[in-house]
Amino acid sequence: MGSTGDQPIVMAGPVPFVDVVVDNAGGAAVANKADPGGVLPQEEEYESIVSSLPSNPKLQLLCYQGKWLLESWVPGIIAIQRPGGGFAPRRGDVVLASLPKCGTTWLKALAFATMARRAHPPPPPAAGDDDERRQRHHPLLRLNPHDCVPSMEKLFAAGLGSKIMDALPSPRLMATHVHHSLLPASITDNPHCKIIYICRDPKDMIVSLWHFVRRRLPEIPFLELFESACEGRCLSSPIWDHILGYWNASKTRPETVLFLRYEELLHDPADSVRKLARFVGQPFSPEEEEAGVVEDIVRLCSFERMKNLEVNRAAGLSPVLQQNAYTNGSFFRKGGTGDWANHMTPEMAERLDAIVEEKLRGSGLSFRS
Ligand code: PAP
Repeated sequence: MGSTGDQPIVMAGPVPFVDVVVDNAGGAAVANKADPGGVLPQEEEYESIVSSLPSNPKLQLLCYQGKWLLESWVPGIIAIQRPGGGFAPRRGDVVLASLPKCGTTWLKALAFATMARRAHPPPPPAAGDDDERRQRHHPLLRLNPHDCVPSMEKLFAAGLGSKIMDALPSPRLMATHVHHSLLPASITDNPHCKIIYICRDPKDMIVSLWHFVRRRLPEIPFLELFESACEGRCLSSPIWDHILGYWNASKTRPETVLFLRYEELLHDPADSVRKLARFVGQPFSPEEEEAGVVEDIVRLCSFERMKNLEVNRAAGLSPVLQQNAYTNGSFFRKGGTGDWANHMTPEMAERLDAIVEEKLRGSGLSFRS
């Protein structure tokens, strides 16, 4: 168990957070709303904060501090932002940050497998069914990656907040979809807290998001989501603000912010895993390289492997994801690049590219190939 501040900590994490959340008796999440273990805004206070905010009821979004966010996250974000209230940072914390649909699930799996590899060695290639059964002990073979690495705003909004975060052994691994400017300084200005950001071609992100949103809103036209993205008003928009916030932070504080791209991961996942391991201070040893541990991690977290696992094929929901309408399987669709061409005309693609290019001008970052 770790401790806060500069006191020494026993490095035993990360562990799947649902193993901490789920009680032994019935598998139910231990959320005590009366004592949430985080400072959630009181109902009246919350009402007064959100009642004046612009909203998009169809997409269930609120424009909080200039960013369009899922309304169900907002109480959690307010709790995390509270100085001394919501989130207590700890030396060694690693935060995975992303826009939705940019590789969060994959990054959660890769970071967890890499950082937990001593407690949970990634299984070598399966030799047969027996091996497959024996290998089930690895958390990523029995749990969806979202049940290994908590999404901070969801956890805090669910009232599980700091109670669960405090119970996790260090180094803790957590994730957020929140813009860099909305995170508390206790994370962004903390030399002991690292952030790993993943971005993706916004065109593919919008397509992926549309397929995801359609699970709840089957009738929503692609054009509607596309237009809201171009206007900077869809989920986690403006998306260029989101990307630029982390990009700029990675330039000014490269030792605490690592900037990755989904397309790079697809191109050379082993290289990205090595980069990630070095960044979190756990580089692969020559013995691990020799033993093929990097390749084992890449294989374990590959799209095909994850998508076809029983836990991700089942229609069921994890105890924590239950709050929303999505199943474990909804996080695995196609897993590639360029699907935008099946949904956008060349003119639409050029329009979005031009908007993003203009917003990123001068930053040194580009999505033009
Ligand atoms: P989230 O932000 O809601 O958690 P996120 O995981 O970022 O979602 O995005 C899902 C996308 O990542 C899907 O892309 P697609 O719709 O274009 O197919 C999903 O298929 C892809 N994805 C999930 N896991 C992997 C993986 N292991 N390798 C590659 N892509 C993946």
